[in-house]
Amino acid sequence: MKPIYILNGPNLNRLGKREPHIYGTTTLAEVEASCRAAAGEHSVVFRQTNSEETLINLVHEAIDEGSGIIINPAAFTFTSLALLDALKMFEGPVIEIHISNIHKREPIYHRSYVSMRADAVIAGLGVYGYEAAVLSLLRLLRA
Ligand code: CA2
Repeated sequence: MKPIYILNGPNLNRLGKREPHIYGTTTLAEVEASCRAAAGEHSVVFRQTNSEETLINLVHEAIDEGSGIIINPAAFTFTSLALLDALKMFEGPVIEIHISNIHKREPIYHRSYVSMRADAVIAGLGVYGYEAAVLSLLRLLRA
């Protein structure tokens, strides 16, 4: 089975080091470890980038090599039609994840372009949302 792609957008490399009251104290390396544990034998490609171009290129890589995508697009969620267009080219399941509940926040965080393509959206479960996303994606892949 092709790997699942877990893609993370801008600033998430700082996870666990800033705004712990919103995002918690777990680092992205620890999130990666919990995703790999949740995926078991299923292979995982886990990436973070601060660049919109690189994120789109990673979606293109997933189109060629991946079985499913979990994506926390961070600020590109609300701005990037190019990212939405790339995700629309992917034929497998896509889960959008946010650590915080974006709908509890200011109105600029309420309209997600990525949600127009995502098969499911997880928001507000903290970093546990990643594990939930992996288990849910594997279930969608088995269905
Ligand atoms: O809750 C999420 O996962 C977000 O996607 C995180 C994004 C934010 O722009 C979204 O609205 C919600 C990135 C937040 C800024 O980056 C930080 C990274 C680590 C720690 C604190 C902030």
